[in-house]
Amino acid sequence: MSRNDEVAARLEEFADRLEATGVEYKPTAYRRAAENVREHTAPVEDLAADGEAAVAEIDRVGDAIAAKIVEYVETGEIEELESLREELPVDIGALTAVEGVGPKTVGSLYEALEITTLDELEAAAEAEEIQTVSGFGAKTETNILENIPFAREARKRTRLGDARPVADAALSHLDAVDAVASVEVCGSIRRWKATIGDIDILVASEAREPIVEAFTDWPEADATIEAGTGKASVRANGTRVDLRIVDPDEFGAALQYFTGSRAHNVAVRNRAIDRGLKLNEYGLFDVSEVDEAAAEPDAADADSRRVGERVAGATEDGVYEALDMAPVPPELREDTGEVAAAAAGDLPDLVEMSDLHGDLHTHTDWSDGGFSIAEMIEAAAARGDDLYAITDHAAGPGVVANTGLDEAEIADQAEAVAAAARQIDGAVAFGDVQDAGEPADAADADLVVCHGIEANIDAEGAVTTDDETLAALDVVVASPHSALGQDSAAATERLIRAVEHPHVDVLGHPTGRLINSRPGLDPDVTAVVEAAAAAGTAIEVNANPARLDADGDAVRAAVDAGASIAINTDAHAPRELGYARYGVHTARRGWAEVADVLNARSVADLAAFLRE
Ligand code: DGT
Ligand code: CA
Ligand code: CA
Ligand code: ZN
Repeated sequence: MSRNDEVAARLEEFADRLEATGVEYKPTAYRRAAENVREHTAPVEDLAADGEAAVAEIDRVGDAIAAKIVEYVETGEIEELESLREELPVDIGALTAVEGVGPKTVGSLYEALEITTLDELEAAAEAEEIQTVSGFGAKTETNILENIPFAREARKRTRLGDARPVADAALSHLDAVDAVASVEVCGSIRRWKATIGDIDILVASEAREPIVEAFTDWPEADATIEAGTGKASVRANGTRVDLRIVDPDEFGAALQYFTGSRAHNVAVRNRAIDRGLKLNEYGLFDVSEVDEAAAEPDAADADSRRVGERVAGATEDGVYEALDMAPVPPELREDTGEVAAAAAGDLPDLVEMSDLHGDLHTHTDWSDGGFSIAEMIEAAAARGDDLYAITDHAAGPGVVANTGLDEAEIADQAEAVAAAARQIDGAVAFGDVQDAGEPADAADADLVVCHGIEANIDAEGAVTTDDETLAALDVVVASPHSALGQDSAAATERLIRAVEHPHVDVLGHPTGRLINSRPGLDPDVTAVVEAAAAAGTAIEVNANPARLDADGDAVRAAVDAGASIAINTDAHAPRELGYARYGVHTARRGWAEVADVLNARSVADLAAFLRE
């Protein structure tokens, strides 16, 4: 969160609390100020350093609010907000998240029933106490009760793997609507963030009503949250889906704006300003001929924001090109150097789904998978994989008793995998072509089947399967499954020791995190990836959407260190081979190119890596 966002959130809370205590007009002023602080291109802490007058230069920020902003930047608090919090000690963010509950309602319910939290609100509604408060009826009470579970849910972020299929379904539903000229996802889902606040969809069309109607009639929509002229929101599978409709000639500018991130947009807008241009969701405008007063934006009035001569906006690429930049892939739009890289023509040539040759980490019913060796290999062949590894769990710390393989079972499985590969048309066992010598022999087959193991890294970093057994395998993935709460220093040492193990090819799901439920290890990522680069061990991007581990930031560190990335599904069923796309987009968030990704290089290269 930028400092501007932080300050804006405080001002919004200020507005809500004023409104809750019955103050009029002032809340609106605070909300307007908040909006402009959020939009402002200069960091608010820089302005604050120059004093209140500099802060008051922000649109709609008067002297009184400017003083509070400076106070916040300097002390981390706003005294008046603290006393409002004491006066009304309620969790206003949680309560107003309930549809139909605004700040005024929060104020009334506190005064009458001392409700301060979502749980208390729920208990009071269940006890039918709310309908006894003046101004509230039984119907309001029922509505509140019904909306609480969603408010609770919505305060959590949805995992990418849960949201993306919903977004895809919405896209294809809208794509089939006659009046729709183009439709795209935007927001965090287009950037393939690991978690999603809400799903944003943008439609280009001359029409409005038929599209809103088609959207609210979408069979997967469980409820309509709101439906206006140019926009609508529904709830689907527990996630909010926001639709915006714009004219086709403004689609590119809107797509750029609503894809975000906010930080990226600020950086791009600053570049526009440097060139005497103005960028907003309606287009890129040359304002050099427009006088200052007329150019003053009013956030609420779209026409006043279409000012000057429009130089781009129909296509997103056109917007970037008019700013002398290469179009920036959505995954990179986090203001982490992509704007400078795009301006210098230095953007990475990101790895794509079609570059992937196959998977180095999958499971069968020999451990905790649900399908046989043959079924998994056939599924890989059907997907068009060139190389596929079966790596069931070895017995060890953190692996459910009786699901992991001991050394004898691993040797048996090697035979079983080779036998299954020989049975499948176009497939060969890696061991069968390896003895023939040249990596090219492996490249000639349709599908090369490898046999490996997912070994366990114990708390100290030892790999808990015999060296002799590991040495005989085609591929060794080693992963942490136990002691995931250990401190950062211990985790760093542990993972470095594991990547330096001579038989380990891939460090599997390096942190062991489970998104929204388990934070996992917190190692010094740079130290681990540097050790991996030196040892020639690849860092896995585990594509299971509950994991996405390594994450984009760790991939970026690995790429910078010169370590290889392996994008693996960790599939326990054929269907889960489809997780690969989440891994590819996560690797893209880490700026990974084909050369960085072990299983995107040629099959001959991959075979050579495994032989070493
Ligand atoms: P999320 O939904 O929390 O995962 O994150 P986003 O990035 O999808 O954010 P969201 O849904 O609030 O808005 C979608 C995009 O629209 C956001 O990435 C940038 C743009 N946007 C929305 N509101 C504002 C705003 O007030 N200022 C700026 N600069 N951009 C905004
Ligand atoms: Ca969003
Ligand atoms: Ca949104
Ligand atoms: Zn694992």
